[in-house]
Amino acid sequence: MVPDINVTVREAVFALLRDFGLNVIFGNPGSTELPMFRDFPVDFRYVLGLQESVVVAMADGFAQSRGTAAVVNLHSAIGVGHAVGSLFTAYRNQTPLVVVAGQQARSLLPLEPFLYAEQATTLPRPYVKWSCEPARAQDVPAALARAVFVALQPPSGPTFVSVPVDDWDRNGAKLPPREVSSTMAGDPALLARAAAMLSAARRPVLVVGASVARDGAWTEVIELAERHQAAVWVSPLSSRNSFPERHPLFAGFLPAERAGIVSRLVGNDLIVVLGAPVFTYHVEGKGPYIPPDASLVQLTDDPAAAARAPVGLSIVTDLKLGILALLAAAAAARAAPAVPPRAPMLPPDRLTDRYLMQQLAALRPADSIVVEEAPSSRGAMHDYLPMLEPDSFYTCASGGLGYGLPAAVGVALGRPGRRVIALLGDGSAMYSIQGLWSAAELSLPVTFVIVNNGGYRALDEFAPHFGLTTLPGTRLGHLDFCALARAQGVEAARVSRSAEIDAALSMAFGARGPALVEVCVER
Ligand SMILES: Cc1ncc(C[n+]2csc(CCOP(=O)(O)OP(=O)(O)O)c2C)c(N)n1
Repeated sequence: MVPDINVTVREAVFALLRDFGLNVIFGNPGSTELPMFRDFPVDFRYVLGLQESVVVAMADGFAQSRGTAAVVNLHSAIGVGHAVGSLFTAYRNQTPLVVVAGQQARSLLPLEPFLYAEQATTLPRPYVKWSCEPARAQDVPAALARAVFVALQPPSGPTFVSVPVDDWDRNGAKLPPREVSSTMAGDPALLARAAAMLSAARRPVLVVGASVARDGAWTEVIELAERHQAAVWVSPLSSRNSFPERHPLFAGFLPAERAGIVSRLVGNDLIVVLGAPVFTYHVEGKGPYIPPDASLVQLTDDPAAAARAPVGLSIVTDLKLGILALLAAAAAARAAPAVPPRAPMLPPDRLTDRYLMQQLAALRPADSIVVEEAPSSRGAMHDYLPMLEPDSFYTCASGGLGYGLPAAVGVALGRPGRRVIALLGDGSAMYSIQGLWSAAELSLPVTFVIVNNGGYRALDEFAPHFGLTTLPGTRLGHLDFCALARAQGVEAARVSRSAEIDAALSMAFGARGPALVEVCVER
């Protein structure tokens, strides 16, 4: 094919993004990016975020909810700097993001001009999988195509291309559309060995992680669990939901701590970890990694997670293909006894996060999606707000706060017609509060629920682990979330009594656009 050289770099880039189906650009622009927007194509959409950590987290939620990559546009140096926290989260979430950052004009670079990004390609590392500032303007389209393919390759994650401002109007060449498949099928012999171990196990157990959701293996995991009558645990701090949380075989959520994991898995002779690290820890631990009499098999799409696992047989594979291989060798499924419904909690005198979660479970639209960042309320959520449908739960895999609020906006944009519930701590919400503006601007059906406990309660609860009885700087007084919401165009209500919750949630769920409910819970 003869390359079409009568196009600019900009035209070639938009043509290839169009070929990839990537016509939504999340960004916050500056002077070093402006020529990218000359004759901005009518079939493209620019989604503005009012700070770069918001921009990247919105793109992350959008990409994850659609199961595709997303494009991000950042201002040179400072914009990238603001974005690095969210890039860290996208990297840990394994979200394919293609970041296009501005750079000063090539002729100015030796003079270190205003806004110049020194060592532009190392600034976002190590939280991008690949970064590049092409040597010539005409290499920009090919660099972007490579950035898309690398971002999508498992383990997927962010990539980065720095583009000097004068490149956009230079001659480029349209690239021919290409397809690259990077799906990894595990070694058939090893998968057959794993399947034989499962069939021979007396009491196998499954531990499911985010890659099960990412690879779309929800029904296959249910089938595998039922065929082996295996209990199913969620891997520590999993960022996605991978198994129905009221299924008779659902066992619960593993803690991010060694002895706690072992105590929950004791009595099982085979542990099959699906799409998760072995394991994600938050605190130091001692003793064995798994119960002494147990064996472990891990299926993962992340070669690094396979290499660093301290025990067991690790097989690198796409999760759906790997689980299908395990299923091929398994006996027919048996029905498991139904779980009796939990007795409802009566409204407490002083409003608790547990009661809030129960009422959310009762009142939420059945197909709504939860994005959670409410650290000390996560246990209450696990107990009272079960995720029952695939792809209905997102949180950050990194532990970095500021993700949940803008990610919920991105999820709502990625899944039109679905109600999104952003379940946020008061502290967490403040890292990226200006994401509310984007929700209002885009009229998205997001219900922001702020669990206002007046402080950083998770840190207060964590303090005794290090022998601390008091902590400075964990109280958050005088925050008015309703005022913060209204100032950005989001309607809002505050509740502080159990009797008020249902009406406030119903108002928010019924709103056409975004609404915020500030729930003042006992401190
Ligand atoms: C960016 C970032 N800064 C600091 C922390 C440490 N941190 C972990 S939990 C927490 C408190 C969060 O407060 P809030 O959202 O109100 O939830 P709560 O703990 O009260 O449930 C903090 C500050 C973090 N995880 N990420």
